[in-house]
Amino acid sequence: MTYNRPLGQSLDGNMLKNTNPMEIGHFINGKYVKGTSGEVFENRSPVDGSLISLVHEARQDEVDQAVMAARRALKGPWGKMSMAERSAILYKVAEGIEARFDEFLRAECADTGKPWNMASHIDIPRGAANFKIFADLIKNVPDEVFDMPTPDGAGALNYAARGPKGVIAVISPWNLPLLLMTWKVGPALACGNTVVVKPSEETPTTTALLGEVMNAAGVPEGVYNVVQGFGPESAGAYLTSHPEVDAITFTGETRTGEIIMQSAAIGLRNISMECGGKNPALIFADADVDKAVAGTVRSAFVNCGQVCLGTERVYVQRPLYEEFIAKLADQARQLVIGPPDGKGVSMGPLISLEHRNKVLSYYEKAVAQGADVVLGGGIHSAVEKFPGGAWIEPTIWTGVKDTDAVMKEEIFGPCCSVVPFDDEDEAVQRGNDSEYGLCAAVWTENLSRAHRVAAQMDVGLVWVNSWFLRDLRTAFGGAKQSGIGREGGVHGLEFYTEHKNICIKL
Ligand code: NAD
Ligand code: 6OD
Repeated sequence: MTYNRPLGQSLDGNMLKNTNPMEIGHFINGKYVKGTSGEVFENRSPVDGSLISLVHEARQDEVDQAVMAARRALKGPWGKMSMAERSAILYKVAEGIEARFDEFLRAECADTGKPWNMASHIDIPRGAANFKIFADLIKNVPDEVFDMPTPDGAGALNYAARGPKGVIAVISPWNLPLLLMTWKVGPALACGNTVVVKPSEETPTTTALLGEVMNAAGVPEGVYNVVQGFGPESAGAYLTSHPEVDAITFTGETRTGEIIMQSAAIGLRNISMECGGKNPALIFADADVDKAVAGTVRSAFVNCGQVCLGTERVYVQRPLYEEFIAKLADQARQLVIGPPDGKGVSMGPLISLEHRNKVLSYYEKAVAQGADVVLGGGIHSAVEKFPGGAWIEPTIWTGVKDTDAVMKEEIFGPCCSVVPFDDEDEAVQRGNDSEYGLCAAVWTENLSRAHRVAAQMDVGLVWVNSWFLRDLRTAFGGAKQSGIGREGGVHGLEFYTEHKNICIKL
């Protein structure tokens, strides 16, 4: 297998063709279709810029068709199924992903350039797990019942009845494409909704491939639909402003979230927003330094730093500061940078040349604002073997000020600034000094400190002596400009269901 080959299996009779380059269409009402405009855009490899696929761009027509197919499906067999039947079908979807693991793996690695090792341990298994967890959960959630007194003494019983919210628009990003898209599609379908997904223009393939898996699992037509395209004046904007969409769930940049909220305001549609981060790690002098270093190498550099939960600000208590920096730089130097199928590769390229230029502009700003470069700072030499690829060096800075751009703005690249602090209050205050509030990592062997500090962080998620350790039953989401609402476990039910109170006078 090589990272840049199209899907290895013939997919006759549809728009996910095994041609080179692949041709990827929309998935509407159970079928792959071309766009009526005939317009296609190029999906290029982050590794070497080679053409992976030609993708049909959705216009208003295809978005209308997808949304109306999703609306009809609400009243069709899907709407009439019992929870147990729906749950059994979602299990088959998960098994379908597992059965075609290699195809999903190749497609995801080709679109993103990420190492096979990462995608095969995280992205693809989570794609399947996201269906299983919600298929199980939906059958086991207790809901509220209130027995109330009435003046005549007979009483009344209140209970919650939950139904689907309707047609859900899912707008997803490119960094963990299958994982983050199914993280929303799983609960949406488990709750009986239908969906129209708009994957990132950078990563169309696994979302498209999932259409075949849905059909094979017996998901009725119109329940899962995909429109391909861009955001503004394209599929994303048409979908989020469509009046027949009942709710919008979005993962992506905060600024995009603001635009989508304006569309959602028309018709008072519900929203769920998982947005950007500028996450701190607080490393106390009583931490296990080797574990803290290994954890920070992971949180700063995995997926080439393109994880919303990634650590870009590292605060280290002064007695540990010099040792920590030396060890962090030493481990970061050992990252093996190369294409997805390269031997021992632990870091790939950034998603695109455009994104690489953005990250490089921060590398330049850091130096211009007086940072000391401990490691990296430029384009990685892999570019010599793979010209046209979005290669970049893992980078560590010291000597930055809290007001510098690299300490304030989300970079979304493989880089972090390491700064010293003196005491706990200072660490908490500086860790919270951000317009974002997605997550924090706290490294300490002192249990009381762990609880004390975790309680004071203005974020949606705190990891103590770990990072990105996920139990899918827990609430996931951010504070401040990192998002609105929580998904995961029972927490997404408020978003994905309409809660009806039924009061029976006895
Ligand atoms: P992005 O906001 O550029 O794009 C996300 C999606 O929104 C894409 O599908 C894009 O086409 C679409 N879009 C863009 N403009 C739109 C518009 N006007 N209307 C409708 N849709 C539109 O984000 P990205 O670059 O794909 O992803 C990186 C960002 O996502 C980072 O900021 C990262 O922190 C964030 N992110 C957050 C989480 C989380 O869980 N909080 C997870 C992953 C990524
Ligand atoms: O693990 C998850 O459920 C999740 N939403 C992860 C987000 C990662 C951001 O890049």
